[in-house]
Amino acid sequence: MKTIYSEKHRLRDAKTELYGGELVKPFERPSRADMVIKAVRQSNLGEIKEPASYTLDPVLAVHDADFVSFLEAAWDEWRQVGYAGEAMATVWPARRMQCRVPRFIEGKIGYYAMAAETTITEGTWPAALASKDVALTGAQGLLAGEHGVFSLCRPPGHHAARDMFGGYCFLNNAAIGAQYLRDNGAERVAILDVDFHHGNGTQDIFYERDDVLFCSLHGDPEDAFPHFLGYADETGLGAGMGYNRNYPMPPGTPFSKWGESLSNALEHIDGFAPQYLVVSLGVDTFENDPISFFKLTTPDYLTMGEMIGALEIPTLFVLEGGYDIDEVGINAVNVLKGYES
Ligand code: 5XA
Ligand code: ZN
Repeated sequence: MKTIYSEKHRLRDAKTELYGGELVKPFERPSRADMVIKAVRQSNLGEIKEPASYTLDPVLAVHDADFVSFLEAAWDEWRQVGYAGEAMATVWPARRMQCRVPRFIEGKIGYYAMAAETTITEGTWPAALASKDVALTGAQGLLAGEHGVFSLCRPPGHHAARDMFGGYCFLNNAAIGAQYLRDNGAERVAILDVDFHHGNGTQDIFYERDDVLFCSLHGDPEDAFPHFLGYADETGLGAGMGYNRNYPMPPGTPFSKWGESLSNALEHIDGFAPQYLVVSLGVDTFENDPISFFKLTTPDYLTMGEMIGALEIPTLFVLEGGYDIDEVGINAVNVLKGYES
């Protein structure tokens, strides 16, 4: 299996994350991708390729133009004001307030943020652009006939909605890839999100559509980020009714239980008969992940990959979360190895 990888991920190197009321070193850091690419190399998974460069058109196919312009300018606007720290939201259009975009950056960033932990910094926008190139190059590989491609995206993307960033995400790489596949001939595309956290951004983008099926397995939002989306009763809207499936699971869930949800989601995906599958591949379901609460083990990721591979659908794997730096590489690569076996 080919891996698409760009060194430009390093441009996203924030110094702060708001966590438990403290500013800490971000869990989403460059060494994550270093460990994943190292594991790809050590496992001889296949060729490692640089991404091609794409215009903003595939981004604008899933994100609002004003949101994209905001992301592009946010750091400069923040710096011009003279703020000393990294750009971070501290005020939101909360209940019964006006939902309009203010002129001043403090208000703007609050309007477009879905969470406060994620700062915008000097290299964030170029890194996000490179990450979407990694996803699009992977999608292009499927269109060219590859059976499986791994897009080693960083920063991740699945929390990024049509017009919101947060949860370490800016542009929704999986959604951009899926839409690109649709725009280049695929009638139906399925997205399977196995990250520990609900893919609220991906759900938001495709919620009213019947051409992109979204299935997400994640920590119950009663207990886990993003808390305000990801419940089982969110099944789609309008034409999209029945094309969104959420599998929230409780703290301590082991693979024996998690795998039942996966089997159910895979059965549903099989029934949808998509031409392509996009997997939002987060491995923060791992038992030692520092910010999550499932109990998957390293061998479980092989089984996960085997189960996904049994569908025999050309699949684009897009990296999302996973914060146990020592194990993130082996766990991600195990899914890919399992898929290929
Ligand atoms: O998949 N999403 C993540 O791993 C980010 C979670 C952010 C929690 N504040
Ligand atoms: Zn996650």
